[in-house]
Amino acid sequence: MSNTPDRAVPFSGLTRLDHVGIACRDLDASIEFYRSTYGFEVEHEEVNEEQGVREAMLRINGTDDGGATCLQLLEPTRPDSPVAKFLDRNGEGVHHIAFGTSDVAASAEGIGERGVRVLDERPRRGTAGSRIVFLHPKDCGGVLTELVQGAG
Ligand code: CMX
Ligand code: CO
Repeated sequence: MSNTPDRAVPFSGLTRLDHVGIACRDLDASIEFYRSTYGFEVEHEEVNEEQGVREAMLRINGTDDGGATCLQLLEPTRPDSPVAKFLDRNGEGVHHIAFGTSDVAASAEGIGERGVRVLDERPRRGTAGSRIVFLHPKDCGGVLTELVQGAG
């Protein structure tokens, strides 16, 4: 969108870090930690049943492309959800990173052509009406990676 010539958009269309997802067992306690330790405030809270999470987005800063960088705190809503499985295996901690794009389907296609498994055939609904896809952590150096296109 507002990329200047010396800051060209990379071939994947990814332009920024949108959020870091953190798995926690108690969302309210986790929110309180980030509020009282760093002063980060909750910008948005919701339950996303498709993803099996109760979540909060804490905004760290804004960016010049209209996006923001956030922490996404994730508490599982059911025992068979990805975040519940992660907590069972690893305990609380960093669960995924998410890169921002203005066209999530095009970014996923371009990245998929490079041999990375795209876990969602079509973008799913993410936080606050955003559109998201996940890339397999085994193809991304052990990092579960999300691509996100904001609503609007
Ligand atoms: N980060 C890094 N590696 C991970 C991982 C994660 N978050 N989750 C699983 N893995 C690894 C496991 O360690 C395991 O590795 P080994 O085979 O070496 O033991 C392997 O992936 C398979 O793990 P699993 O527990 O058997 O889990 P599944 O294969 O059933 O599922 C995954 C893994 C990534 C496909 C699944 O978690 C997924 O589809 N995630 C995307 C959806 C999601 O995470 N939603 C919640 C967030 C929603 C949001 O951000 O809005
Ligand atoms: Co996320």
